[in-house]
Amino acid sequence: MLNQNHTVGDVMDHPLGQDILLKLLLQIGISRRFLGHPLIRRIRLSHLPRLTGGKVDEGFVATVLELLNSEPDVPGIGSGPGRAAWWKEAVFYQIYPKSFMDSNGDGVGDLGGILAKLDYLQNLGVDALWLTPIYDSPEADNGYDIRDYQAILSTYGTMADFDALIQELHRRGMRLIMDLVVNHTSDEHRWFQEAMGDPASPKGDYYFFRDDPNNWVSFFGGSAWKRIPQRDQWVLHLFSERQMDLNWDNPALREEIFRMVRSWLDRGVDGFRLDVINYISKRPGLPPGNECLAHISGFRGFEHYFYGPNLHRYLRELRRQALDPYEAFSVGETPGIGRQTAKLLTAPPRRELDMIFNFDHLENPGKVRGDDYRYDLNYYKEYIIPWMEDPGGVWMSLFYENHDNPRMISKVNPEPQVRKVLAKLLALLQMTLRGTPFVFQGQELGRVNQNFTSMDQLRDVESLNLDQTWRKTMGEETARRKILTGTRDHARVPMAWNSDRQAGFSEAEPWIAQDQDYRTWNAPAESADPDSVLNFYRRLIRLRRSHPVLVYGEIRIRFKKTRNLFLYHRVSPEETLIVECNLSSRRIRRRITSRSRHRLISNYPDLPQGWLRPYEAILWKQETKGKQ
Ligand code: ISL
Repeated sequence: MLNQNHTVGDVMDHPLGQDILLKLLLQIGISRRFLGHPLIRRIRLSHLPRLTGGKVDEGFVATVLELLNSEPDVPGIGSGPGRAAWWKEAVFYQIYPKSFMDSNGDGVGDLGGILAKLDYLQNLGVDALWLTPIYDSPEADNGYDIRDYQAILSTYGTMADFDALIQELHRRGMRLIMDLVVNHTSDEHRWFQEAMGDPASPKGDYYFFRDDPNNWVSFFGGSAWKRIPQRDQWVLHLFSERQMDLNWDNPALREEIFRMVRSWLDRGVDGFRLDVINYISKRPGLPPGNECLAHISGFRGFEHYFYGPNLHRYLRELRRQALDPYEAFSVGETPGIGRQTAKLLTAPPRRELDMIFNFDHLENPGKVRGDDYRYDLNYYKEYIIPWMEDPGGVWMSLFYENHDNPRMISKVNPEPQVRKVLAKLLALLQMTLRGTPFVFQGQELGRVNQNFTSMDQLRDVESLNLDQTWRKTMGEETARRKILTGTRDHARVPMAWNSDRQAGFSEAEPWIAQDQDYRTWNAPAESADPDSVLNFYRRLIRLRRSHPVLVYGEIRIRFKKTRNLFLYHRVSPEETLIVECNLSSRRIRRRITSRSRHRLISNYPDLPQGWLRPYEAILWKQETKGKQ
């Protein structure tokens, strides 16, 4: 048990402690090397409040100690790729159904639209689709507010359409994973309706009703509590006030969830992406959030649910009772989970999750979504190296984009002249690092952010709510700028299916409008151009499939400290491939030659000489002596 007399070094030696401290440093933009300094490591926890001038108070120390003492396990060792699995070999493709393809002319994408585009996806070469929620929902948060887990939202189609989609995917040897949103339901879910109407009903305890709210805040702005007059109580919602947090401590609720999960697996679903799954266990008593932690992290109360006391237990139950009997795959969305806790959540012997999504690479240290800055890819390299070199049983998910984030190209370098090479550099890294790539729709076309100029162009509940909250604290103009920079709607505009009006997405006015970029950057135009981003993805995905070393091979990173150069070998007894990249927009000196190497793919037409050009990326095959 750790206590006040232990030191910063002791906290760093604890898996959860290390993750928390590194996360806090990342948030304030201080290098992780700071915590390795012997003088810092020796500081006693009880001295922190005085030494930091109150920035870290006693409550902060007590909260961290409580968290640490709730996790007795340490990650196991072992760094190999583990057993073979389809989901390690697969390239996943994330579909945001609302914006993918509209087959019935109502301006909203649907299942029929996905079905109609399976040839495109198969041709791209992806193996598995992840659909964001398509369940029945009032769509307060575009489907992440589920009203009925057993039904399909009518604008997306019917259960028959869904069955047809699964069948057609399986016929093509492809797989489907669904989004499982079980941290919360819609306020229109019948459980919530029943709980609201009758506290004594079996559902009365399915949510967190309290006489008095605590100080936790919602991710979408404001308090995390909503007044429910029927019960003369408050109810907890970590997201919008129409997304009510479920009380996983209730065994009957867990049973219902597991039954529901099994019913989708019975339909043929191959697995799930589990929405904010690390939030499902809240600390009993819902204690108040610490102000110092809130100040650093921006979210008050987070420490009481991002790694709750029963998290491991509930994940194991879910796996044992619902996933394992079907050998279903799971990838958890886990904001705030670091490298050591990732091991505790995904190392195979622990039988919890197969993979997680960690988000620490999506912004540079000290930056948040909404900050207008240029993302330095050297940070991505720095971030990924320890995950690659010390996986400890973690199989990495490789992604830069999803429906919650602006486009990566725009973050790194929005200059149009580098767009294509940069898109290809990102693709090459994603397909050759060790882990499973998740491509977000449109990424394969090299899509970039929208030129949003006013709030009325946005549809996302997060953007609209934050506007209300932030304009009070930072003023209308600053709030507007931050939101237009970071809005999730950059990723949510319709797919670019052609250059016609509505981008070939729909016959009708789409539910969200987009700028004119799709007129040139669209699927048929790129399909016809051998040098396009789309054709680059197609070739890369095929290379990944024909070179298993890219999946199961060892990874050896070289020149780790050399800025702007990212160079690594993928090695198996059969072959060695080499990835050589320039992470910057300036030319850099090469450290290897092209001799005895055969270029498999690159983002410039000709071979490099002594220099790597801006964002140049090459995949080499090392020629074996006998074959020269
Ligand atoms: O986008 C975020 C703010 O940075 C994240 O906090 C995000 O809300 C978080 O990663 C959880 O996301 C998931 O659950 C939300 C939903 O709005 C997102 O679309 C979903 O990906 C609530 O269900």
